[in-house]
Amino acid sequence: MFENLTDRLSQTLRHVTGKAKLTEDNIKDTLREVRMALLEADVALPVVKDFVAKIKDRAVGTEVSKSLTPGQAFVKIVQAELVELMGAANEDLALNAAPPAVILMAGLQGAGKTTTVGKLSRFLKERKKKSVLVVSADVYRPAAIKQLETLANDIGVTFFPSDTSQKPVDIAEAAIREAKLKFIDVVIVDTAGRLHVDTEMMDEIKQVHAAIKPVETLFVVDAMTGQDAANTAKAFNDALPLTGVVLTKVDGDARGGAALSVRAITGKPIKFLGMGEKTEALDPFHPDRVASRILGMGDVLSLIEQAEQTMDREKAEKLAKKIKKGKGFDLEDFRDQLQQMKNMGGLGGLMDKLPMLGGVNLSQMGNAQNAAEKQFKQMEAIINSMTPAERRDPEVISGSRKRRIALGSGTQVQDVGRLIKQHKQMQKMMKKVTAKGGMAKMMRGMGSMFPGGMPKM
Ligand SMILES: Nc1nc2c(ncn2[C@@H]2O[C@H](COP(=O)(O)OP(=O)(O)O)[C@@H](O)[C@H]2O)c(=O)[nH]1
Ligand SMILES: [Mg+2]
Repeated sequence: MFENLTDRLSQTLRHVTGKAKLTEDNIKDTLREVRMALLEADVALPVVKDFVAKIKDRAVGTEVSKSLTPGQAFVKIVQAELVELMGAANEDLALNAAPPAVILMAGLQGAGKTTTVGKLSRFLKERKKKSVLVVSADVYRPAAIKQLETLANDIGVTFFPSDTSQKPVDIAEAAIREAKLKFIDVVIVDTAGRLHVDTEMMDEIKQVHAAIKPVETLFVVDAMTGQDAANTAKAFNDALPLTGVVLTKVDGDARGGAALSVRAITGKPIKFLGMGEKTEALDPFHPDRVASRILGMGDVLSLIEQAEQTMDREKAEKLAKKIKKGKGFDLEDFRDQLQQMKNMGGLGGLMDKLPMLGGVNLSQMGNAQNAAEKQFKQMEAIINSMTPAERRDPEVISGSRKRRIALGSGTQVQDVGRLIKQHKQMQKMMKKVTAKGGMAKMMRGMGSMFPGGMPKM
């Protein structure tokens, strides 16, 4: 998702980098490229026009702060607009109503409503520890009711039977009554869709909505329909007070334009992404991460800001002094730095802000994070297993000492060797950096210790 957009935008924005000033002229060129990139990603035209106009408004006349290059300033503006467009953070389902909390699903036939009911049930059951009852008000297709029953049985949530002779409103109401009796937390009502928007379908779902007053009305839309997704979203948003969007089949869509269009047109948050046919393939949507990823460079600026704020200033100054005095940056200092990095909003917070490399799957993020966290722990354990003398002067660590340290920290000799090498690189860098001062630079340098960048993705 967003692969092309990411490529195009980061290429475009690279052109701005290094220019002495953001002139009206080079904004014009860059804006045209941004526009092309969005259109190629299949974002709806009105949304593109609006977006580009806003960037232009914001960019022209913006003072470029001293610490940024014009290119960086422009990136910041584009990113701020992206976040504005898509929302700042993930919006959770609002299920704090008196139980049962009712979720109504809306969308065209084939959008993935029934599949999403299964995925949501599983998400609510496993991650939120909720009891769930599902019901199908799709009275036109017996197969659709059966499909939901099978899903419910697989996942182990309650299925409320219905049949094609009943009215959708009656089915939904009966299901909610049953859920109340059984003290079930959440009821998910699946509905019928048509191939195209028509008034009959809209009237029916409006009636169901009025009768059951759901806390969540989720619009399910197929990401692969691109421009059409925008039109469908408009029709449903006009007919129903939607509370959120589920974008499905994102696994098959590299462009990602639908996400921007649907959000812009409905003004409603995308809450989940469907990433496959299986019931576990549902990801909570994080617009801030996606915005960073679209730009392909991550919010390195705010990482640096945060680093400067969170660093223990006293320690930092002491360290700087020590190094200036000509004393080396020893392994005790190295361990301090590792701990500081861990404190910076946890590794998760750090990783969010680092550039995500192309093709990184959102659900892989967790794994990479775990791996980096493990690596940190291991490095700390190794340093802890050294004697104070070894920490002060790693040169004395011979082969037999390495073996002892490896044993003590539950690692391999190679791990110990690698840590010593990383420390050496760090030491070299510290010497260069502290001459000019600045913890921010140091932090940036730390990232380069790790092969392929900090997040090791
Ligand atoms: N690849 C992929 N296929 C999906 C996803 N969500 C649904 N589908 C498939 O899309 C088709 C229609 O889904 P269904 O839930 O029956 O749509 P409904 O008519 O809106 O209820 C089925 O073949 C699903 O397996 C998704 O996130 N990724
Ligand atoms: Mg269905």
